[in-house]
Amino acid sequence: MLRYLNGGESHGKGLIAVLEGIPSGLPLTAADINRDLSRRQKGYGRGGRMRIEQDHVEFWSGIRKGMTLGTPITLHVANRDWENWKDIMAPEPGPPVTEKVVTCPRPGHADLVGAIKYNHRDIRNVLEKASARETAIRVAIGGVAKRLLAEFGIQVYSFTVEIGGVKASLKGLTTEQAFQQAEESEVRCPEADGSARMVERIREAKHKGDTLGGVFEVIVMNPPLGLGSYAQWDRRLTGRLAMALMSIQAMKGVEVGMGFESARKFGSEVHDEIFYERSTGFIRGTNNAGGLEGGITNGQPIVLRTAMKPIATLYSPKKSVDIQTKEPVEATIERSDICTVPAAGVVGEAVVAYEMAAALVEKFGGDTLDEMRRNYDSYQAYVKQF
Ligand code: EPS
Repeated sequence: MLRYLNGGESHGKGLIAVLEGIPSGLPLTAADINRDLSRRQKGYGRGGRMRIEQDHVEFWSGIRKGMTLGTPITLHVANRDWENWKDIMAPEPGPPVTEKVVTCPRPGHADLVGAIKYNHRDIRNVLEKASARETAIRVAIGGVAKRLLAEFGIQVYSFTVEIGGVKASLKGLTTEQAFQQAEESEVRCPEADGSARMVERIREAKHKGDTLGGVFEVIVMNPPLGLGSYAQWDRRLTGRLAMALMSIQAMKGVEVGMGFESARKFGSEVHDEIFYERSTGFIRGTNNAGGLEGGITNGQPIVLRTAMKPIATLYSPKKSVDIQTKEPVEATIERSDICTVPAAGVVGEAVVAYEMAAALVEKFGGDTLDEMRRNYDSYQAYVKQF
């Protein structure tokens, strides 16, 4: 079983996670993870904080000489900004630093509900962990998961398909091409024209003191048939992947394969016909199911699209109420980003990679990577002759 917990405040000392269940004998270096941490920090529309941080992971346990030990892996990502927040965020008892106390909740943020739920009179106590800074450590966890998946030929890709209503055209591109081209784009959009229009839209939002959301796609290539199960509701991989994506800050919807469009069509236009060839076994002509049937992978690429709402912190703030005085106010203006859809795609890859690795460990798990590989190979031989 794979599991992890994370902790860390956005302006605290750093972010930390303990990941358990990765088999022994998996080659793993900080470089594998730092690449994704750096990809997450990029993207047109990010704010000033990203000029302060330069995220990299430190392993505190579970790895020796570039190889996993089969023991819990502790990952740490430091917050450089901590230097500027030491007094404000100090764990030791003391008076609050009054100018940094937040009392005006931002509509759309965890601010108000979090303050009432946990009885905080300083909203900073809420926003620090609710912050999307947490996604840095989730990307680090996803990096470990991706290393495990790679041993089984499974790759996880993402790209931006929409920002603020501007849609990219992906016609004629393979997944690999779309991903490669997205990596060249400052909004992680595979198409040059769409990319330029998205940048323009973000510039427009910035000018107005506004923010923008969008849609990103995550694709898992080469998953084995049979991960997840229909046998119990919480083992359905479709639900687990949707939960993972919806657990990212600011996400408002997930589509699988043809998604919402399939609700507007006849069944005959939706379902992927089954064929058989001696050399390849069972094959499909289309992939409208997005690689999942009955909550189980069917061997086709997994296709997931996630909608992100615009960021809640606006430079032209909306109406709110001060939680101390109960007087109408404008919501707090915090330093913030304008659009983080490009970064969200990288986070999407990470959370999907984690769920896929968890499902892989459940099905083929062993204490060592070799044991997992033996289980995987014998199962694949079985599927081939079915
Ligand atoms: C965030 C607010 C901003 C973002 C932050 C998420 O931070 P700050 O308030 O320090 O300017 O930069 O994102 C990150 C730090 C990150 O690493 O992605 C928020 O309130 O969610």
